[in-house]
Amino acid sequence: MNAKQYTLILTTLIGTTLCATAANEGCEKEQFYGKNDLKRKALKRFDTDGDGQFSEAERVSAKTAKERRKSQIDADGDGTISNEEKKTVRNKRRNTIHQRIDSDGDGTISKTEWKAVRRARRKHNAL
Ligand SMILES: [Ca+2]
Ligand SMILES: [Ca+2]
Repeated sequence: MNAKQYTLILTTLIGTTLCATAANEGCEKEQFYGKNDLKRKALKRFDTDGDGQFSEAERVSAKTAKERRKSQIDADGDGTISNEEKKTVRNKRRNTIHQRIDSDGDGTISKTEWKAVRRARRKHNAL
């Protein structure tokens, strides 16, 4: 398996694994792709009064969180997110997922660990 295939598989598993983990904590079944999904996720996080829309205060809160996240990614502080900074974030996220899947922490993902991911994915899809 080359690095590109590996990254593709991990990326595909991101949503499933994270939500499968969260499913045990009451997470609803979610899809993790698409612009509408991003809006729905933002609403879920920032719609504090639960009316399904952004109030001005909720909009400010969301914008503040977005700016804070952007400043965390902008390592050199130049106000823009370079491809290198995006790559750093992707690699960090990929490493986090790898560590979650690598349950015995030996640095590799065994067949047993892949099977656990597939089981969690099936369980999640059955919700
Ligand atoms: Ca930058
Ligand atoms: Ca392992």
